[in-house]
Amino acid sequence: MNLEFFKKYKFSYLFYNIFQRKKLINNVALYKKYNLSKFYFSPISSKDLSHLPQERTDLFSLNEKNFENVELFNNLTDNSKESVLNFQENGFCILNSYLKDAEVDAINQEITNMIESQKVGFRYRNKIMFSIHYSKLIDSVGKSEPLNKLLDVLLQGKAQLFQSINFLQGSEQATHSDTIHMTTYPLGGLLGVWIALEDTNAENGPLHYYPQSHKMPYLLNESFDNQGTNFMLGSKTYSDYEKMMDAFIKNKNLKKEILLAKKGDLLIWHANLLHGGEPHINKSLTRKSMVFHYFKKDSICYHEITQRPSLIQ
Ligand SMILES: O=C(O)CCC(=O)C(=O)O
Repeated sequence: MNLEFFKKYKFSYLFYNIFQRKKLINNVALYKKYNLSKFYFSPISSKDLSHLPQERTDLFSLNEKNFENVELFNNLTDNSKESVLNFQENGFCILNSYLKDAEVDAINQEITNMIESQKVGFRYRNKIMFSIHYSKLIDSVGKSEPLNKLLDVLLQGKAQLFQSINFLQGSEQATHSDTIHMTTYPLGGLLGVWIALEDTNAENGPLHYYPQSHKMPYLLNESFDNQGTNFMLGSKTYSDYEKMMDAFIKNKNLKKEILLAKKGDLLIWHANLLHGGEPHINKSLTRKSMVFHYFKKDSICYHEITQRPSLIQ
C-alpha cells in the first residue's frame, strides 16, 4: 500500500488526531451544540453537516456604525475606509500602507534569518507554513489587536489566527476559494489577510481575485464528486477541483482583477472570494508576501478536501 493510498483512508488522520485533544477540544461543545454524534478527532466534511440549516449568515450589510469603536478603521485614509465599508459588496478590502517600510523590512529579515537557521523551510513548492509558530514578531503582526478588532467586525464574531503562509516568490496558485482548504460551519467563518512585503508588478506573480465572487455558492466536495465514503476520502485530486473552478468561472463569465500592491499594503478577503496568484514570469524577481488565515471562534473548523478537523493552537 503506498502513502498516497494510505492518506485516502480516513482513519489515517483519525489516529493522529486522537493525540491532538488540546487542539481539537472546541469540537466537543460544538458537536454537542449541533447534535452531531462525532468524537473530537473524527473525520468531518460538509457532507456530515448537510442536514443542518445552510442559510448564508456570511452575507450581511456593513456601515460606519459597525466600526464606531474600531481604532484602526478610524485612522484609515478615506479610500481605505470606503474599501472596508464595501467589503461585503466586493468580497475584499484594501488597507493601503498598513505596515511601514521599517516594519516590513524587519519581517523580511526575520524570514531570511529563519530560513538560514533552518527554523522554517518550504512546503508545497513555495510556501513557508506557520512562521507564526517560530517567530514572535510575525505572530504579533497576525495577532495585532487593532487589526483583530477590525476583523471581528468583518466576521461578525471573534477572529482567531489559525495559520500563516510566507512567500518569497509568487504562489502561482490557481484560482480557488479558501473554503475548500479551511472550511467552517456555519459557512463563511474565515478571513484571509494578505500583506505585500514588497511591491508587486505584472512580472512577479501578483495576486488576483474575482470581485463579488464570494456571493456565489460555496463549491465543496459535492461540486466535483469528491465526497467519498464512510471510510475513504473522495477519489478526485486537487487538480480536479481547479479544473471544476476554472469551468465555473468561465460559465459564470466572472471578471478577474489583478492587484498591483505596494510594499506594506494589506488586503482582506472573504472566505468564499475566488482568488489566486498570477504566473511569476520573471524568476529573477522575488515577490515577498505573507498571508494570515483567521477562523471565526465558535465555528466548526475543518478541512473539506481532506475531511480533517482543524488543529487550532
Ligand atoms: O499569494 C498568493 O498569490 C495567493 C495566496 C493564496 O491564494 C492563499 O493563501 O489562499
